[in-house]
Amino acid sequence: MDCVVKNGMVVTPDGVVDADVGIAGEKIAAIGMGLEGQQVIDARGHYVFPGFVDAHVHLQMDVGDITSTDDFTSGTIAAACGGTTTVIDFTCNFRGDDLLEGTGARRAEADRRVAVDYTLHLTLADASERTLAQLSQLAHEGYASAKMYTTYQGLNLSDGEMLRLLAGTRDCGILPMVHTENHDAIAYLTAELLRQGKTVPQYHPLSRPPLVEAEAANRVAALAHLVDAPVYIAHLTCRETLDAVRSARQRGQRIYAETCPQYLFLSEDDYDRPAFEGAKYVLSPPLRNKANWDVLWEALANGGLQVVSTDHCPWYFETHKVRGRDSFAQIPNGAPGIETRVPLLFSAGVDEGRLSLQRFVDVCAANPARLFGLYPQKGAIAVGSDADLVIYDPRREVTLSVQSLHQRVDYCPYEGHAVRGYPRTVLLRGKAIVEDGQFVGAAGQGKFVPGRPFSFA
Ligand code: DUC
Ligand code: ZN
Ligand code: ZN
Repeated sequence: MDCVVKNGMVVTPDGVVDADVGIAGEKIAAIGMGLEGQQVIDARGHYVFPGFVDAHVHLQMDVGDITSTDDFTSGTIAAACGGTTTVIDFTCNFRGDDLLEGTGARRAEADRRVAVDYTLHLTLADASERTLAQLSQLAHEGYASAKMYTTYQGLNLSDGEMLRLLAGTRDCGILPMVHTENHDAIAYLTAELLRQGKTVPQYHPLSRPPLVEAEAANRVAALAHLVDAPVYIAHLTCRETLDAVRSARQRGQRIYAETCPQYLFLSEDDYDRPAFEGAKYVLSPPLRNKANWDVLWEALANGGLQVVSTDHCPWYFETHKVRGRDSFAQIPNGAPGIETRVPLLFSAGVDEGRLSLQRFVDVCAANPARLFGLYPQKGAIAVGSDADLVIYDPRREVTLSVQSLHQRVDYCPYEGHAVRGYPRTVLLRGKAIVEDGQFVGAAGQGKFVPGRPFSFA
């Protein structure tokens, strides 16, 4: 073996075993006792997890004349420090753009800059003959999923377009991931609020209440059913949308959904923070009331939800968020989270008993890898898998703070939140990229990982 991770509590797909993990080159070569290698990493008293997979991030994403503040290097360094070794970002084409060109352009931005492995969800912003015709080529090149939107100018699709794209992706084994919020309802409610002079961040959630999300999710699920397509609901926030997903599942649909830490730890009360600080929490769909926290945790534990990703999309409070001082509708949407997802989920999930170890690994690593065609190369500790490993100290106590995190942004939405358990050492394809919580890797060491077509198994 080139390297052996010794004496850890190894979380494999078959259960937790006290074992060594042997690495040859970039792959896991053995799991067992008494392995020997040229390099030894002591993991006694630590969990050994597969590298975590964040299926939803927006690095250096242009919105109007500004760009989300973490670029492919800074964002993936932050990901690594938080235990994430694979991220899935998005192509950034809009309606009318050439999807192949848009995909190539996004690859050129990420390749040689990423510090962890990555892939991209295709963005399907129209249902033109050209877009539909390009899908099978892109599927063969390893694009296993596509994002579609029911809102946002330049991205939102009509129901007819959605149907054509759901059928087109179905035929290529591409899993559609849908941002579900009713565009016209948001436009109407926002205009009404602003007309009444209701401009402060507290009104953001009122412009996009739970039914705005649940109606679109219900509609998208119905459209997917009509063409027998699988579908993945992005950033599910509330009971109403979970009900729509459950109904679809009850009629036999292959429907999957993710939530994000912000919907498990933050709430609409955060919009009440003084001095315009509520703007830090303006993201879409918005934060909900706290009654949804238990609903979402329960669904994560019992399989109603499959994935926790971040929707990491940071903006500077001091220069970007303040653009919405006169209108909540002008606040750039999004918040940072790429570095804090795993510690938050381990601490409140595993340490506090809401999730089993296996379920934690499922929602943070194995399931996103499975759904987006990366499993078992990613998301599993198994012989033949990439040697992406997180040696995790379950007792380390950390108070989350902008001071100590690596995300390139001037605030942490979880400032002061104490977690128990933190990544100590992170390996990417057999190489240590984080040691004692410090990044020791290099920008550019991450690779594009082609995904296999979505299988209905
Ligand atoms: N909402 C999105 O839909 N995308 C990026 C960030 C956000 O808050
Ligand atoms: Zn979205
Ligand atoms: Zn997003």
